Amino acid sequence: MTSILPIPALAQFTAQTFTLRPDSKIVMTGDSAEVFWVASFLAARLRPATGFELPVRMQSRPESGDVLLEVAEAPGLGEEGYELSATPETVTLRAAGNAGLFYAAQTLRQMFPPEIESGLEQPGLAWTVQCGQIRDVPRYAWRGMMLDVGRHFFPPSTVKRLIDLLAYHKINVLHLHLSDDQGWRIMIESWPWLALHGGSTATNGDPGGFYTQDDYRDIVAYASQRYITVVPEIDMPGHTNAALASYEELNENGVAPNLYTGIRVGFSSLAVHKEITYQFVDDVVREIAALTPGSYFHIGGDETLSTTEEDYKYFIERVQAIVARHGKRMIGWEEVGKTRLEPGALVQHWWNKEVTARAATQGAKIIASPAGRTYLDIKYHDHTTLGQNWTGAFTEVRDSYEWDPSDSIEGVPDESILGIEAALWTETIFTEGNLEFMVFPRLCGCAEIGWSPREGRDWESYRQRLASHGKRLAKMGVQFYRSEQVDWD
Ligand code: TNX
Repeated sequence: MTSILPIPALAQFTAQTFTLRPDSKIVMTGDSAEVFWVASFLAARLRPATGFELPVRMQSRPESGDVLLEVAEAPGLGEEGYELSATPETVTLRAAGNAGLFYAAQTLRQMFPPEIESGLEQPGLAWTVQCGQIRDVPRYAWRGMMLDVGRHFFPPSTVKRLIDLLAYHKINVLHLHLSDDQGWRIMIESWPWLALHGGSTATNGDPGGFYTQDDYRDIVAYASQRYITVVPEIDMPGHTNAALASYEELNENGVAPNLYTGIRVGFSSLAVHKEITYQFVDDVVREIAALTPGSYFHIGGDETLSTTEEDYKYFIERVQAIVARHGKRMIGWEEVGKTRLEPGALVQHWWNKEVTARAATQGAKIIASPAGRTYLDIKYHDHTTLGQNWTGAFTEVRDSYEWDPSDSIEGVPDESILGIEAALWTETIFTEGNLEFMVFPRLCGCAEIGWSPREGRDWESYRQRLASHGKRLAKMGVQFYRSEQVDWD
């Protein structure tokens, strides 16, 4: 049985099958470089397990056994939608935009037997897909995940592996939380001590690290080839101990504190009334904006418990202008809803519905990240050794799936919701294995909430599809949490 996750908007299958063969080709009708890239990506994903050559060819029509990719006018599909049609002879992936074609390729991967994800040749298997028609478009434009590299640093290799897994689930935003009290994780050439000193350690005194500007560029490029926009976050004015420890002039009292390796929040603040602070913000935003082709810059703005409300407003409004001056749209955590927002601002909801509603009333679009549903560091249950449970509850797989952004934030109308983002905070998460265990399978549910029509999804069908999806994750070596709520086969 075909089981695609996120579930497509429309899909009809027949009893027939298409079979990939040793002489199959990936065919494109034109010579577009972007289509070639998607075709090559698909071939590269199908080659290891099948052992087939799967050459990419330009020819006017496919032959029996081929997979055809084409970009064509298709009303209603937008940039990200696609159609997939499988007959016993050929499979056709059609989209109006390259992103749509890429998502069609991701869907096709999921239509083969799970062994397709094996890195080693699997002889003797028939590489069949069930015939049928799919027409699929995303529900929300913003389907994201945040990774906190501030509390613990993760090397580019881990971030790239995560990017591949995000793309597999049709997620299109990677939000990197690049600075926090415990670490500053990106080189700023005009303030190098931020990374060199502020990035030297992590929570629990664990080893730190930072991305060079080349590392960051490389991550951004890798993501962008997979139709994922990187959103950089520098959290301000709180969550800044690593910066304050690196440059004494950023402190109200002019004294640099020690580096911090605990897990308290809300104790640090940039000096809101010193001009040097705005020179610092300008330099940081300028350098990161220049490295980031995406339209957004996230300024954090959360949990500023040691900043007065008046100072907070003053700071955010000045920083908002700096972000605009460097050509980016500002995103802030919901607390920025207390300030005067310029048109175009995006606000990320995590806890307080009332301030989120104030942002929506000002015209801001809302990204839904309610902590009790989308925070991937919240424990699954009382035996989960990793993670936290400050939300007052556990977040099992079912809890993370069975809710909907459109009626989860009172006072925020459906039209204001831009999408959904899951967040992995990493105070307790250090290794790649830790990360995968907390992220999967809850991220799969967030991906489906972000992509699939609300009417098309329910827990019973989801848990069955997830059981079969788990086989694919296992073939990819993902160390996911095997919840008792799912009958993993
Ligand atoms: C709240 S959510 C935070 C983070 C913590 C997280 C732990 C938000 C904007 N701030 O600083 O890491 O809880 O779950």
